Amino acid sequence: MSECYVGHSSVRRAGSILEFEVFLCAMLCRRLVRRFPLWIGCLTILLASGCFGPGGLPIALFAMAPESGDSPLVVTFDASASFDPDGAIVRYDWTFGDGAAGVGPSPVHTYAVESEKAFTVRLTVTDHDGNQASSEQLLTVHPPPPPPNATRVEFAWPFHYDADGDDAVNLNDEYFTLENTGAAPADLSGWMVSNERGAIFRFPDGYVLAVGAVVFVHSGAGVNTSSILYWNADGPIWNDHSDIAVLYDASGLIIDIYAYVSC
Ligand SMILES: [Ca+2]
Ligand SMILES: [Ca+2]
Ligand SMILES: [Ca+2]
Repeated sequence: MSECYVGHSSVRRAGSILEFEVFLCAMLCRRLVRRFPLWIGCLTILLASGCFGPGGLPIALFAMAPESGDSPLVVTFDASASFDPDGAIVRYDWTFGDGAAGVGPSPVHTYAVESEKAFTVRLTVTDHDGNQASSEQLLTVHPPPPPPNATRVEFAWPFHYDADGDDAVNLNDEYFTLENTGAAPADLSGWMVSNERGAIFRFPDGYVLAVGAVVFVHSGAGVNTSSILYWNADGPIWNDHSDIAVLYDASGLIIDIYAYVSC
């Protein structure tokens, strides 16, 4: 009872800024308590801080749920813990940190982001005398998760760019692999793979790569199966020292890139 405490809030009395006023009251309190009986000190503190007068400052406190999550994130705010020691809070004002604002003790706000982002949420409460106090909290929003049926195909290991022996006479020991790491079968009709020199392999029409499946694409000739395809090239496709493989979908959009430099 020898100290006054006000959290990490800033306080503002109507018409004048009173930052740190309550902290000064606390220091005065400690000095008075040393000199006078306890009850005189406490009464002096309460009168000095305005707790019994029109200038009693409100306290801004709030909770938010959840405090983080994937976009779009719907967050419920709750300022019911805020209070005014000598009266009542009559207004709640919010800035959500993304340019939006709100009012009331329990607003709901939706955050939408493309990449992870932190927002500073600020609550300002106003009491019946016009005094204000504020507090802030950080909220983190993650990018949206991929849809459950998303298609994802990417280069996989091994990428056997150096065939055993002379690549020119062992074309089918030179190959790349693709894996369907998504959650849905991938129709690769019209998809393409190119090397750095611009040679292009086109996937056969109707070729579908199952979820979790891997396809090997050999540089030479052969009979295609569900997991082995042939480029039918006249010579080596993949440079043994370095190359860049690019995977395109049927619209020409780049889906994946695999670049390597041989040690
Ligand atoms: Ca008040
Ligand atoms: Ca090669
Ligand atoms: Ca070789």
